[in-house]
Amino acid sequence: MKKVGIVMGSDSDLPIIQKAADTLAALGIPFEVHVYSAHRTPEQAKEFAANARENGFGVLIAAAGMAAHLAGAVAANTTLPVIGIPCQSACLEGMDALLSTVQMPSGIPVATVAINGGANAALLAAQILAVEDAVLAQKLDAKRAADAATVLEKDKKIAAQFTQTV
Ligand code: RP5
Repeated sequence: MKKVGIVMGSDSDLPIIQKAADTLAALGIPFEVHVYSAHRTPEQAKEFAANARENGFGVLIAAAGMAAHLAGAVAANTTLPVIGIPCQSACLEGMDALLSTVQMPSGIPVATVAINGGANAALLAAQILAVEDAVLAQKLDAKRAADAATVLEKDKKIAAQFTQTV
């Protein structure tokens, strides 16, 4: 199976990346995690993206906060699909990173998930890999079914607690 490459702009983004890593691990998808910054280590970020396809990656995830250029910079150097995670920082609650990540000019796409959306980034990466992987697609179907069962269980409890007949 192709690997998922995860890049974060700083190790301070790790709590968000942890959710992505946990999700990929649960699905049995191989992945690597790196700290490369579009601003502080631009050459390393570029090299990772430019060599990703020949290094066995199928999808890349890039997480960054503040003036978040990492996902765009990664996408500029590969035609692999790139998923951007805008990370929340202290000042603007992640709106800065959201707009920086999602508003890519035409020609270089970044599929942007929600602010701090580590789990969804991993699930989207899995769904991309599952286009050509029936076993992975079945795992994703099973996860959806299990998640739905959890919600229905919560519904039962809440309905029992709050329903009133007059
Ligand atoms: C971004 O700046 C990083 O992705 C991080 O979200 C933010 C702050 O980085 P640190 O100052 O915590 O290293 O490049």
